Amino acid sequence: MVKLSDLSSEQRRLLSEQTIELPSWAFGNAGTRFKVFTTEGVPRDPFEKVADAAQVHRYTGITPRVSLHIPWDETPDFGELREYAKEQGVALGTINSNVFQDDDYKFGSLTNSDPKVRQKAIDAHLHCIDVMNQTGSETLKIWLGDGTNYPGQDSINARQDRLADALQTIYKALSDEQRLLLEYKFFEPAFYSTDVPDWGTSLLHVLALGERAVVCLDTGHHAPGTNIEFIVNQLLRAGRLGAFDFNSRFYADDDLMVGAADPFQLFRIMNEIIQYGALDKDSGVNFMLDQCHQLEEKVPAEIRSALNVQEATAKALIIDTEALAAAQESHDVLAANGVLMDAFYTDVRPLLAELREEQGLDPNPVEAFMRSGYLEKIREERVGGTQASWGA
Ligand code: PSV
Ligand code: MN
Repeated sequence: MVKLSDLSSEQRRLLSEQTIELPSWAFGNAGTRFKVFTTEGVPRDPFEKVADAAQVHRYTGITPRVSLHIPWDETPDFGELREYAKEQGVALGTINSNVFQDDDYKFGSLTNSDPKVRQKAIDAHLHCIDVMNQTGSETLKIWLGDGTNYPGQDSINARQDRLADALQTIYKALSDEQRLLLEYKFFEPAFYSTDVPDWGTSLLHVLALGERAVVCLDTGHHAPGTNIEFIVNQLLRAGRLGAFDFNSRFYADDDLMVGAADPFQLFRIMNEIIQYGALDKDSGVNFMLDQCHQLEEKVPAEIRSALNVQEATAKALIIDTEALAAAQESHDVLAANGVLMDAFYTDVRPLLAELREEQGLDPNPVEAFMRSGYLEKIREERVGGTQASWGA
């Protein structure tokens, strides 16, 4: 068993300074195209989402920011929301643009052949930048549902040209302190070609934009079997890994709790991050969750997810790097792999419980939250109105 006192001061610092950003939409109802089940007490507006996110931070101590999705989190006065978040002990983080739900975007948004629709999608991003100026957010995250369903439906090349032009316009509207994060996804909603399907396409676009443009890696956005930690390394080497959207998947973009489907993959990703020195809070890599909770209670599910990332981080931090280097040097394949597996199989939960107690937190955040009465309170208070939902 590893104890807190076994960690070096550097390992301890990295662990205590780690933060994870929460998605506002994780607190709303979610489902599939078959059915969205409702849950009692679900937030009806961005203020209630922020209140729920603040609960996650209260019990984990590692989730101090909430990411907003526009227009899902549209509100008349973002200054007021910013103040409210501060009172709740959290800050507003990344602003996500949404140009995938209006009827106008049926044939694409930034890549649409109709200049009026393209302009509408650009304006939606300019509005997001305006929101960022009010919320104090530093990052604009763009994910596009753009693509085609049938070969010949549109010119792949023309769509790339339109995309590059539109991204330039958006990038230029950002201030020197703000950055653009371009997310990729291999398919869905488009089935034949997607305009930003992979890290290569995203990287080429951000390289063309400039230094403040970076790539967002959503762990659910790759074909099964993809070696995601290899991509992590490539993006780090290029200096363009801007953020993660963490979640886990069994099939496609399942958006399940990170670390639930494949904790070993999460450990391998965190290992690449740590080996590269990118866990440091100044590394420019933002660790975010992008999840939807269909069946499970949302606040404790976000707590569990944050803890899963923290556990994978702690396991990766305790890898015996000297033994690993020696085994690698001598081409001892079994020993090298053994060093990694030893760390992966180590139970770091007692160590993290110790860390929490030292920070004045309950050692078991999920249980402490469930005991707090918060769920009962919101179920009683949040009656009437329209519950927030993915797609609302
Ligand atoms: C798209 O599937 C995505 O991963 C993007 O990050 C969106 O903003 C988010 O999901 C919406 O749930
Ligand atoms: Mn995502």
